[in-house]
Amino acid sequence: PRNSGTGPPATGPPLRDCQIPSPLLVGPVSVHLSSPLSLEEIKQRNPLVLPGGHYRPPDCEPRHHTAIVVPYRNRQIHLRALLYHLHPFLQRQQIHYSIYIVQQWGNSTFNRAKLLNVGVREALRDEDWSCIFLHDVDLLPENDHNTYTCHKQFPTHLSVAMDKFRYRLPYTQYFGGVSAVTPDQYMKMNGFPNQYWGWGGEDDDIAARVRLSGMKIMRPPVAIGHYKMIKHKGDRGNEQNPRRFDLLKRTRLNWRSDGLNSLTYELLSRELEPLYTNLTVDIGEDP
Ligand code: UDH
Ligand code: NGS
Repeated sequence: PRNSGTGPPATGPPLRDCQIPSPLLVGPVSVHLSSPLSLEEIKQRNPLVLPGGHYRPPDCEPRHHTAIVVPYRNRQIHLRALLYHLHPFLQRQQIHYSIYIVQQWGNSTFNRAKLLNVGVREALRDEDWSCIFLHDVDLLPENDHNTYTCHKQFPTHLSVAMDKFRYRLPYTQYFGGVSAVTPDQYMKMNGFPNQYWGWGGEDDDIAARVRLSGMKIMRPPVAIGHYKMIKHKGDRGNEQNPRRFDLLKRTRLNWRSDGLNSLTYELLSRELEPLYTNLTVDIGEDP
């Protein structure tokens, strides 16, 4: 890795550790969705964000190093809303972070979990991230006490109270939306499944892997795990996966052989955009 992610930046005197909790937190924030700004305007508002969507607090040594991985295709408006909202949110938390947009190339059926696998692997080529966030593009956190950091032992599910589910979990095992793992936790569960093409079930498979690999799911309190979902219709190319129930019956048999250790893809480009790292990837198609 270019930079170990820990220790002070290469130049200048050592900085004092960032305070916990960050003195910049404001708690609940109201999220407005009317006409998101242009990428240029968002960039102007976040002058300390470096190319690739990279940020490090300027005046204290961060205790957390988090990669945000977003599975993506054809959601420009949502992406702008996310960047507009997430950059200031993460800066108030005083963490060292980068945002990775993992864009599925072509028109084959969408595969969220496989894109997440690609994002984790590519992010870890850059830095020794201590925490990796798996973040849908259409979810905006509404309280900055919901910190984008990892639990040492177990994976975390953050989006426990989404507006569309009337601010509570839709069901106990729900693991969709926004979640987080350390690289160790990710390896322990053999990453995520590669075989879920189309909508549904992949998040339930990931939750099952957590359990099958001997871990459990951590969650923030419902009062702070609030998210607003940008309303949208189902996407073309991400129709409901009719095989998802059969696949879920086999997670117990498949998780050790399908995942991080069977991941194949072709990285077509890696661009350092002003507000994010853009990974375009050919992940193949549903066989
Ligand atoms: N995503 C894209 N592009 C797509 C499909 C999905 O970027 O074409 C990403 C995006 O990050 C999104 C995530 O995958 O937030 C999850 O997909 P989703 O938003 O379709 O899933 P969700 O369950 O919404 O949040 C479902 C709304 C309509 C589904 C109808 C089926 N019952
Ligand atoms: C479950 C899906 C999950 C999905 C959740 C919420 O039924 O993938 O609903 O969906 N599991 C299966 O289909 C097996 S939502 O209300 O957001 O459309 O995340």
